[in-house]
Amino acid sequence: MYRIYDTEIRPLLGESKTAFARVYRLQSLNLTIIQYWFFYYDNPWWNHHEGDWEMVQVILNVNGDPVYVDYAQHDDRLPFADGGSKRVWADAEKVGVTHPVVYTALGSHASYFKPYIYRLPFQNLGLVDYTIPHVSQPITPTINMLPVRGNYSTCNKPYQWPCFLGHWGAEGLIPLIDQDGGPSPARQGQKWDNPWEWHKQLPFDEDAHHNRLGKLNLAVEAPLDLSLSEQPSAAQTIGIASMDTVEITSYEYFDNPDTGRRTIIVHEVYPNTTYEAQIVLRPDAVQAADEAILEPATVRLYYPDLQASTVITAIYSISVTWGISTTGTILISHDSDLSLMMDMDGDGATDQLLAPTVYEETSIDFTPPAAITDLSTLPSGPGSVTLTWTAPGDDGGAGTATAYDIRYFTTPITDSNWVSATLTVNLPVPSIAGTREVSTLTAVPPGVFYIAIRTIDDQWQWSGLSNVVEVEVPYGIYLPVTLRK
Ligand SMILES: [Ca+2]
Ligand SMILES: [Ca+2]
Ligand SMILES: [Ca+2]
Ligand SMILES: [Ca+2]
Repeated sequence: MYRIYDTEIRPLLGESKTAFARVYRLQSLNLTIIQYWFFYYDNPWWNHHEGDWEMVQVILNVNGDPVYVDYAQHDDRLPFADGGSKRVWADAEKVGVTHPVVYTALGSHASYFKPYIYRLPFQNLGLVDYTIPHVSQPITPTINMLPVRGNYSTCNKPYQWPCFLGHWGAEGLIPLIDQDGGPSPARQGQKWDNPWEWHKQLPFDEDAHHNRLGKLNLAVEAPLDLSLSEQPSAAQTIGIASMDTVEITSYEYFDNPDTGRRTIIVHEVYPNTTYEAQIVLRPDAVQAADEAILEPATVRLYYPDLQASTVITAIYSISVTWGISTTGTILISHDSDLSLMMDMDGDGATDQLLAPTVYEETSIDFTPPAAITDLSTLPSGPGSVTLTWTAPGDDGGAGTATAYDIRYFTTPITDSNWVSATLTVNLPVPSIAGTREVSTLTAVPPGVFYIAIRTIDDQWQWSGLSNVVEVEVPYGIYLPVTLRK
């Protein structure tokens, strides 16, 4: 019923999406925490259940300025429900200056800071969350403030619905697959009872999610600063230098005041690219450190070597006296040995070569399945469409892929409208590459549709879009369509 209300009736009434805001004051630290609770009528993830409450919170300091933003997620630690990640406010993507952007995972509705495929514990069961780049206007929900009456931790009258003891949806029917409708906001433990403690135990987002798969992650914990440029042009620099001419796409630079760590993340690494990392004494540390660092400094690098299908973890422990003109340089590429070239006196000539103290290579499959090029239809009856195509593989046209994603839409499907197309269910399991696949979509409403497929491998990499076929589904027996979003 809620789905009908949300998708059909609410727009007729001119109502927008609503989030419920709860203000929690932590008098002892002069902090104000604003929680935004989002209700989704369905959670069609591996733990399918109705009634899904999700949350993000913003933490304001004594002056009312936002300092942190925390997003609830599952994460690598148990229990799932208390997971999430946090960013300092400055590091969160925003619309304008006051609206942090939430990328909502398909199915689970976990909230993320970046569009990405997030692999979760027990990943061999296929547990991933994926969030997609903006393809349309983001939704800015209308805020419905919960009246401030204490902190609701005791669920006193008269405003009791956040404390409802029952489930926000039906009881699950299939053990382990279907679950009971989600619990009320005030029944979600620490998130509600002690938002500051929940915040404190969350990992920073740059550590939680961005040191694996195809991302380059370079971090330093010392009064040292980092920059990264694409070679051969040294003008393209992230970090301490001007960012005006950066050509490295999709990067972030974190200067975390809590941990004293600086991190550069390149979200999209391309093969055959050479990066040059430069490590220099942090300008504001020059006086504090008396122009020298005597303590060991740690530099950490995760580098996806796409040519070798490996991810390299390199950790450098540096014990040198670091003068104001000292630089350390790492050339990061498939051909590099990743040694740290120390120029102690700034004359441009390397004086010491430091090998990583920890060096590990892990094999990773970076090859997505090939795009299907021969999708076609076979004669179909009312309410159904029979499709046939040649199975691609896990790696291009070799091996066996993991899953198909078949969608239909009322206009020709393209890369940019793919996410808006209707997902289908009861998808066939891919056969070995080269096999003729035949699959019938049932419960397709009558009308003209465009259908396309993308194939997914065991690293949850998507193939390109298949060719797009047009079908006309005749009127006849009308079966209800199953939507999965
Ligand atoms: Ca959920
Ligand atoms: Ca030198
Ligand atoms: Ca693959
Ligand atoms: Ca594979």
